[in-house]
Amino acid sequence: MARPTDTPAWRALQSHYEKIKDLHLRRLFAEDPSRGQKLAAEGAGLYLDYSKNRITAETVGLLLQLAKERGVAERRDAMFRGEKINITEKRAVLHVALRAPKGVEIRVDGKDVVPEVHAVLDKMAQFSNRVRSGEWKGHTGKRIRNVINIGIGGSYLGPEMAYAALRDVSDRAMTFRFVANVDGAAFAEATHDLDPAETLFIISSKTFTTLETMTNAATARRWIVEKLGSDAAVARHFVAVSTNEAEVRKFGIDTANMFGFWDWVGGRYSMDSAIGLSTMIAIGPENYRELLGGFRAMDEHFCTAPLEKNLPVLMGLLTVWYNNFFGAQTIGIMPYSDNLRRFPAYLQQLQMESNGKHVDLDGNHVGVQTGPIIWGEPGTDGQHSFYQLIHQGTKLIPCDLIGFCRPLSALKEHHDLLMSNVFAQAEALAFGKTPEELKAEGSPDFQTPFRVCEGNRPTNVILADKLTPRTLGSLVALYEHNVFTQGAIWDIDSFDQWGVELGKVLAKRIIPELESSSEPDLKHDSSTNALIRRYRRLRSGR
Ligand code: G6Q
Repeated sequence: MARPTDTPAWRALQSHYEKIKDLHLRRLFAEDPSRGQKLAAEGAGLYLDYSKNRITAETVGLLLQLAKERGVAERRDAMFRGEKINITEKRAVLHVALRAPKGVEIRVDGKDVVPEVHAVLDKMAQFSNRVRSGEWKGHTGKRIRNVINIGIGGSYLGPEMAYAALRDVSDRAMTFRFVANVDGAAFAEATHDLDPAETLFIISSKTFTTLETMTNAATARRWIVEKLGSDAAVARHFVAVSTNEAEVRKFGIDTANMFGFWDWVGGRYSMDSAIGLSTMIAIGPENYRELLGGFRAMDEHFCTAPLEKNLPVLMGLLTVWYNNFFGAQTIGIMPYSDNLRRFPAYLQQLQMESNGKHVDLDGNHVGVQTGPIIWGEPGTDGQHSFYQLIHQGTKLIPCDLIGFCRPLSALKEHHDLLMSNVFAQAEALAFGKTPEELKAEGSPDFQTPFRVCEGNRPTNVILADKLTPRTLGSLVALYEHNVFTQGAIWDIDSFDQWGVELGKVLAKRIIPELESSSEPDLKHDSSTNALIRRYRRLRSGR
């Protein structure tokens, strides 16, 4: 495919950018009193107000033209058909099949995968009900009250985020924890106050070979066997979520207690596969089905809404607009919901692992900036820390502000305060504070330059009714397809992760050098050698 910069739409956007780059949102709103209603779209229970972006109707038209020239819709359809669009790994990309309804056919290599998806979902539901009802007992006959998911990356961030997001509909009599880091402190902290007789481990690993997960799993196994006094306890306290049956068996988990998924589910797209087992145990199969329903509603919206009303397409195009034309380096994700505290971290992996690529599908340098840096914190917390830089710093940081009309807690009086901040921040970022306004407010002249807020800081506001399982599904799918749209514009493989693979092998060379009792013959660069020697010398206190 041609480079994005070689398309007519890109060139047109470039000269359009030169014309409107200094246009202020104050002027855009003044010139069109209905802008706030016009530049908004709705789908799958989410309302997107994108009017506070530095765009005109012409910008939107050109961005949509770019989407057409880059074949976003065609690539989307190829994904939903099960074509192997992850070309570097020769794999289909079918997280959308994980929420396809029974009866829909999606074929990979001629085989309909939807019945298998539902067979796994049914098996998960049966198991979840057994754990939740107390029918599934631990080795000593006690019921399970604690669930610990051991997994990392895509086998961790989704389950942890979803549990936090949906904790109000979770079984409050149970404890859920998530261990990812190979730092022993993570395992020790997660287990220090738990009774092993009441604890179930879910070992979540697509490959079942990841160093961190396998190390934590082995430690968990020792913890259970030592505390409960028998190898036989493993069968009642461990289940696995994986695609690797042989390794699961080798670990000692009965494959009857293994929940499978497939190579066409990427790690960061797997929270609604069996990787969601901890989520299902926490919230129950009914709520889990609602979660899947939310994902599916956004899938349908992505497939059927015209591009100009298509939420993920619009958000993906706006990302390209700021990333490639304004040179913005980052996007802030600010959920105004304490339960979505881990959502920015989840999106960080989803977006940065997917679109942090420097070559296109032909293996040529992509020639433009690709995936932006994603970061964020829940509102209002962030307002009392880094928002200062967004308001008055020298960098352009487009932000997504996510809010809900109805609260989760009974403390309803808090909610208007919370939501007033969503609206106020978006307003202040867009319109700022002028010297004239400051003067009228009686601000002393000497302070004026310091108090002026230029405004023209873009935001998307995403508004939903309430943070339910269904809403969460729609929200996650919104970002999945937003990331997809960006990847299609840049013509990159959003579904491989060779950088992560490299990281997985790098430490393996150094482990024996740290572990050996005799002084190792180090052949690294002088910096690495010195660091290793220093560590070996000083660690004796361990
Ligand atoms: C996700 C990545 C990566 C992966 C972890 C865990 O897309 O591939 O984050 O999820 O490295 O891998 P396993 O599930 O195989 O342990």
